[in-house]
Amino acid sequence: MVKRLVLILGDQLSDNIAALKAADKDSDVVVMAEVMEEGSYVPHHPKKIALILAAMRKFAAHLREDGWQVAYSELDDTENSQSIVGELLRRADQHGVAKVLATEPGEFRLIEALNNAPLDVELCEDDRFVASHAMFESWAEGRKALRMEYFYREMRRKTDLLMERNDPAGGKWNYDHENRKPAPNEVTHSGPMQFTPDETVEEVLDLVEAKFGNHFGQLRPFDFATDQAQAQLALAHFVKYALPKFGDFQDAMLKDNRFLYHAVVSPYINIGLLDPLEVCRAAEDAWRNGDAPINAVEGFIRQIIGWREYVRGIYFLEGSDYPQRNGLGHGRSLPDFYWGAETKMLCISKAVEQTEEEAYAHHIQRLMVTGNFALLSGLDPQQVSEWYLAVYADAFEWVEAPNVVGMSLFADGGVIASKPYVSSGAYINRMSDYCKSCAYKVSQKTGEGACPFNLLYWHFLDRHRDRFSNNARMGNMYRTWDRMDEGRRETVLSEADAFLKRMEQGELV
Ligand code: FAD
Ligand code: DLZ
Ligand code: SF4
Repeated sequence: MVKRLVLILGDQLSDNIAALKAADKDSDVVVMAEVMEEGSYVPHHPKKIALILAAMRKFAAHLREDGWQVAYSELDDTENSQSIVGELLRRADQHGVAKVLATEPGEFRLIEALNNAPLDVELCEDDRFVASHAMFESWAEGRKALRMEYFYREMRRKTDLLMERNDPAGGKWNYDHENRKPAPNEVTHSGPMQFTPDETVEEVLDLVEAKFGNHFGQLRPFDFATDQAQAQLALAHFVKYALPKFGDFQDAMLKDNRFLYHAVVSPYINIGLLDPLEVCRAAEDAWRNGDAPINAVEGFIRQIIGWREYVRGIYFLEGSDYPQRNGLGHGRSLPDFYWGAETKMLCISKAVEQTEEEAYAHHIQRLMVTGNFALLSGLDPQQVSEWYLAVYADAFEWVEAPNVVGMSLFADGGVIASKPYVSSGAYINRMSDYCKSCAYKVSQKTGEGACPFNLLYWHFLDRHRDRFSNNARMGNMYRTWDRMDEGRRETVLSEADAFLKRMEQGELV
């Protein structure tokens, strides 16, 4: 007799997922469901949907081999109700049970749906993270500012990663200042490991093409890993060939190289194919064996047990209104060039082009190109956030919203960032080779052909003077602005306004 249903979502594909650990193979039924509601609450990139559905199918097969009874709904099953709660209700009816074991989903939307379902749902905390909710809350309690760096040190101590007794390996907690080299002339790494689609993946690709072919993003060629064994190979490939230079060129961007020395493992970690701590230990071993330098390994590990854990902590600490915040009152509509329309700004067109083709852009492209532009030009944070949630294969709200609404757009009023991540074209020029081939001139501050980032940077500072001029870390910027003669300031502001107007009218900018 079946006792309970055990829900496994598309980003919970781990053998050690909490609901499975609490379940009983002999009497519980695992429920997995491909549903239109999850595929379309934002217009997800077709590659992201294919990754999730293919990985779900393979995980279900793996569970069955392991002796679990799995009730699996394929997207085009005629009986499929096309929502997670709908499928739980259908399975509950079929098996005559009302009890459901589930692992807490990574989005408030789905947590609410499960809590409101007419079923007896027990939510287990997702313990694939180093910091539990309670631990993050107690770290945050009483602090004036929740800065990642201090949280990260706690995580190092808790995991014992890169520790020598009570001290950080190499004597420093953070080697970031060594990790800001500009774009290299030559990249020795050929990019992430690619996997030829097998029969299961091919079937999913046809299905996704038929159902979601109208979404932004190129489905084929599809070369993501779709099971744990493949994801392990992708990780080993990164550690061997890219990790040694990951640190040096972490912030660099090249117009003809989409991945540089980045890992491209976030989609695998976030859906459960890779365990974040195992990923960190693989990197630490490379350092201990003398195969990768400390600046690379510390920088990489910090992204995972530092930033990744920290943003998740913030999402759950701040609560369900967090993704809706708009602290700077920005409301301009997302321009069509975020969805692939033409733009003369090469940095944007390159970042969007690779997003469309790969469902991937690296951190600095997301933060200092598309994010920076969105913040400078005052785009509506919720439209921007929806874009990020849709277009990246690694995007789930618990990690996307703090990075976009908080880190990138400062729409959370400074919970995450102590000052807005804004820059003129000079930063992009220093870290990339985009500007050399751009229709705009990065060295030009005003007039025909001036880089829009140069104009919008001052426009942003000027329109938010009340908010930021007393920020100690922004004083220099305001002093520079104030030193410009009035006529020049007026020209900058009116040219920025004219640019924004042309953009709003859909002209080619
Ligand atoms: P690498 O550069 O090789 O870094 C290694 C790993 O560190 C990543 O795989 C990831 O697991 C982790 N990591 C690094 N930075 C962060 C971060 N800020 N937050 C969380 N984890 C981090 N990451 C997501 O996983 N999903 C998102 O939806 C997402 N949206 C972002 C939106 C914006 C505006 C910005 C600025 C960053 C966003 N990030 C997001 C963080 C980061 O850009 C990606 O994790 C990273 O680009 C993934 O590629 P990678 O595996 O090659 O990372
Ligand atoms: C993102 C996604 C997609 C596209 N499709 C499914 C699906 O069909 N079935 C499923 O269980 N999960 C899917 N997911 C992942 C969920 O949206 C994710 O579990 C929630 O957003 C919570 O993080
Ligand atoms: Fe981007 Fe300006 Fe450089 Fe063009 S000149 S690539 S718009 S930063």
